[in-house]
This record gives sequence, structure tokens and C-alpha cells, in this order.
Amino acid sequence: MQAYLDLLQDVFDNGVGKDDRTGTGTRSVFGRQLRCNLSDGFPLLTTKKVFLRGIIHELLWFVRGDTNIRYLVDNNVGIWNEWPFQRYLKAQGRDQDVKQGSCDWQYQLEEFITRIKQDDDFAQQWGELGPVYGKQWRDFSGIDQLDWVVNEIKTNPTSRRLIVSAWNPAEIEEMAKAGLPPCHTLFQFYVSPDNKLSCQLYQRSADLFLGVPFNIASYALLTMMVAQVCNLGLGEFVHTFGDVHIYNNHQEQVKTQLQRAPKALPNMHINPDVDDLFAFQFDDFELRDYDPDPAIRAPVAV
Ligand code: DHF
Ligand code: TMP
Repeated sequence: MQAYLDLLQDVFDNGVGKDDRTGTGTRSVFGRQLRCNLSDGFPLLTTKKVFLRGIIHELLWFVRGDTNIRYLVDNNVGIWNEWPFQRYLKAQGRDQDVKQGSCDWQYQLEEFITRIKQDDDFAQQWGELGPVYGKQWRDFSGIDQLDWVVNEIKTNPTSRRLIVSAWNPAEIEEMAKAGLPPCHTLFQFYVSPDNKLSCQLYQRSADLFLGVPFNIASYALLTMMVAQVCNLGLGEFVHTFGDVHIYNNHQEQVKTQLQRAPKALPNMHINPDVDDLFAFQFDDFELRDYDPDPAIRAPVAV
């Protein structure tokens, strides 16, 4: 995890000012890579408390092929709430009146989420993020990529084509309308001759302070799950980035984090009885020995 902190320092020191879609402004660099050995422990940041419960539910939600926030909301995970809410406001022509981050916004967002929880039809109509990760992983023009890749790893482990892509150009427009086109765009598995499973992710756009700690833990966990169902050991997670940025309103939080020293990594225990990627449940995961510094709150750019 020192590598993550080094990258944070690098972008903080060397990132160039760049405007962005959200109007927040960033410091940005292009093209970086992190790698971590998955047998060294579970790569969850210790220099701030990371919301692992949300990461696990989000990953299970992807694996189910789900793209509606209802499942996350039902499990009290709010990380995707802002995007359907923004679409809802826009559809009513109220997005200019209700300013993001204001008390009014916060209040209306809570009401919106309560309706998602309680009203099935409302959730159907307004909880959808479009054909994002879950849809593409499980049904990319009719292809169940996750099911395919697990089978391929089992039957053809030397393959150099063990790829899952969330980037479906035919549906990018539709994803952009409902929320965001995929940030974690494409991943590839690799089985080493000594039967260890590695995974490399290409992330086109990376919010280094908020999103990336989630992304690292999420893909580490996915790799562990796939390794378990394929009877393989653990290799590396390689994280390759396109536009890596620190938002201008995260500067103070980044400084705080860079003053902290990393501690030993925690360990993730997965119920060893699960042998089907689609059968994992929340209670199959247990994190041990996690002793992080306190959480650092930061606003997310919508
Ligand atoms: N947009 C932007 N601008 N950055 C993102 O990281 C991002 N991530 C998305 C969707 N859109 C995005 C999906 N993943 C949080 C973390 C990951 C995530 C979305 C949001 C987040 O707000 N994390 C906070 C609070 C978590 C909590 O306790 O609810 C954090 O401190 O990690
Ligand atoms: P963009 O679509 O304009 O690139 O904006 C997406 C923002 O969300 C960008 O700051 C990257 C960030 N992000 C992550 O870092 N990780 C994620 O998993 C997701 C969904 C978004």
C-alpha cells in the first residue's frame, strides 16, 4: 500500500491542473501502474478507514448482473445514490434549483432514497444506472463474460485471452445518460505455471483519493473469489491507470492521509466451501486484523 501513497504523492506534486466534466477541477497525470502481491495480505488502505461493507456489496451486485441501486440501498450502501438522483432531478427540470451538496440537496436525496426503498415501481424507473458493469459482465450482447472466463481459466489456463470488458461502445451513450460509462474498463486474468491467478485492470479514469481504494480492494476480492472457484493460488493484482487525478476539493484530505504511516495489511477469509462464483454471499467474507486510522470524509464529484 506504500505504492498507493507514493502515487498519491506523485499526483499531488506533479499533477497538472485540468478541468473536468464535473466542473470541480483536478490535478492529473496520464498512465501509471500499481501492483500488489495478493499473498501479502488484503490490500485495504490502513491510512484511512475504508468502507469494506460497501465494497463487498457492490462487487456482489456486479457479479449478480444487477444495475439498479435498489439492492445497494436495501443493504444501506449509498455509494451510487447521487447519479440516479441527479438524473431524477434533471428529468424534472430541477437540477439547476437543487444545488449539489446543499442542505436542500441532502434532504431531497434522502427522500429519493426512501422512495427507492419503499416503492418498487419508482425503483424500477429511477434506480437504474443503465447497462453498466453488472450488465456488461453478465450480458455483453448476450455473452456471460464472467461465466465464460471462469470456464476458460479452468479448461484453458495458458490462454492469453482471459479478458472481461465493460466497455461496450454500442451502449456507452446509454450508460452516460443514466450515470457514468465504466471507469474500470477491462480486466485480464493470467495463470502462472505454478498455478497462481493474477489479474490486471485497465482503469480509464481514476479518482485517486475516493474511488481508487475501493477499486483496489474490489478487484483483489474478485481475484480471490475466482482463484477459489478455480482451485488456484494467489498471484498479483496489477492496476493500470489512464487519467489519474486528485480533485481540487480533496487536497486537504490528501495532505492528512500523506502524514499517516501505513500499518500491517489485514487478512481476508473467504468461506472455503463456496465453489461457484455466483453463489458467494455477504457472510462468506470476513476481514481480520484491520486496524485503520480514522476515516477521512471527502465530497464526491457528480
Ligand atoms: N465519481 C467520482 N467523481 N469519484 C468516484 O470515486 C466515483 N465512484 C463511483 C461512482 N462515481 C464516482 C462508485 N464508487 C464512494 C466510493 C466509491 C464509489 C462511490 C462513492 C464514496 O463516497 N466513498 C466515501 C464514503 C463511503 C461511505 O462511507 O459511504 C469514502 O470515504 O470512501
Ligand atoms: P468521468 O466519467 O468523467 O471520467 O468521471 C468519473 C469519475 O469517477 C472519475 O473521477 C473517476 C471516478 N471513478 C473512480 O475512480 N472509480 C470508480 O470505480 C468509478 C465508478 C468512478
